[in-house]
Amino acid sequence: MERTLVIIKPDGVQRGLIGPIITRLERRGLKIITMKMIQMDYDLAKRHYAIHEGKPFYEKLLEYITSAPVVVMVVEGKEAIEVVRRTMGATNPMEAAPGTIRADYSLEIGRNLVHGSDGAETAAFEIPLFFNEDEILSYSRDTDRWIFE
Ligand code: DAT
Ligand code: MG
Repeated sequence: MERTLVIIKPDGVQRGLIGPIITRLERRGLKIITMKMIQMDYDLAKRHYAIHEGKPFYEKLLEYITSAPVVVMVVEGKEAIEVVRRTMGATNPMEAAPGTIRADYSLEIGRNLVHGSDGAETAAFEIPLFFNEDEILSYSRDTDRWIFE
């Protein structure tokens, strides 16, 4: 089982899309193992998006992600990192495949609703920025045997 960090960004919360976004993840069979609503401060945003420092969109990205509350969660499942990325769709919603969250609910790269870790190393770096290990739950679901072969 793999873990990945998912953030419903400020536009997702403001637009009342917390439910629809979580529904997309849940109905695929992914398991939420911790979740909370926070407003990211500048320091946390800088750490989370450190790899983008220096890029032309960096300052605007920090402004946007800290501008209002977000919902942050850890999602678990077989190949959860790739599955979440594919469920979200391409970074630019214009290029995201129909049926993905970004394609179905958004239009612009700077308002693309969701974040998902882009690899195992990224997930291992990002999850502890938001959660202590003791906040992450371990539980089984009776439906797991109907989701995983
Ligand atoms: P992703 O969120 O799909 O992992 P990323 O890590 O490359 O994409 O970039 C982080 C966020 O930064 C992305 O969700 C939106 C913003 N962003 C990326 N490229 C951008 C660009 N060319 N112009 C404006 N915003 C951009
Ligand atoms: Mg990324």
